[in-house]
Amino acid sequence: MGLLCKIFQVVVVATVFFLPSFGQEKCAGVPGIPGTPGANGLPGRDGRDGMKGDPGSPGPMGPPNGLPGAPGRDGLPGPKGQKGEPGEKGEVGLPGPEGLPAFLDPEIQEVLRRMEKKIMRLEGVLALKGMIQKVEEKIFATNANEVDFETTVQQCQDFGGSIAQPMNGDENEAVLNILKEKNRYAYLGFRESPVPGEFQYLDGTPLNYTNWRHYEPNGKGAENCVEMYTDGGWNDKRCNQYRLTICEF
Ligand code: MAN
Ligand code: CA
Repeated sequence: MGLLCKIFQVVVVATVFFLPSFGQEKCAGVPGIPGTPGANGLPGRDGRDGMKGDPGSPGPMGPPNGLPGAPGRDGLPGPKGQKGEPGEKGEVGLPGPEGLPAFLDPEIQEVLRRMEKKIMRLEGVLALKGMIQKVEEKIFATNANEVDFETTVQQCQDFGGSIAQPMNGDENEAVLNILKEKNRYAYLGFRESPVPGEFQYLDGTPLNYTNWRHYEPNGKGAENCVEMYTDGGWNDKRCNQYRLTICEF
């Protein structure tokens, strides 16, 4: 039995015997003295990593005598420059492989045959519609314009042909067909030569076919151009009249 408890017994006995008036009361007991605090426990485990902090403020500028930094990266490409001067002409290349002459080459011959057929069909359509007059290898046509002689010559040239110049009866009739259809006169591709009353082709060669009307040419140097009437006959005429443009191709 502990000392404290013995003291407690003595106190209880004395109270029962010497304080009988208090003998009937209960003993509440004296509160115990708190024990000494236990020893500290072991340190806890490390916690998890915290969130990444904000970037710190830039550090102070280095001393002025610091080394220069590495060169920066190349910039974006600049705008396109102007076209340079053309270079010198290169040397002539080597000749290509030897081919057949065109007239022996079956492929070329086939292409030519097809082209010829196509052109013939087109000519047929144009003739059928009365748009051209074809005589052998010559085609006569009009754009229905009525202009003076020099303009007729120029217009026909501009279209890749020349002013109508009938060289024989068939060609004269072909030109006549156009005149009759339009009911107009037309200049022909002739000019008076330096000899009045003598006419020639535009290249200066003398006419080898003519179809003058009776009493024509009668201008004697005053009528330097030639027109065709709607009967196919020719008349020498001044060059400034408005006549139907007829070209040959
Ligand atoms: C006009 C002109 C002449 C032409 C005669 C024919 O005078 O057209 O060129 O010879 O008519 O009568
Ligand atoms: Ca005349």
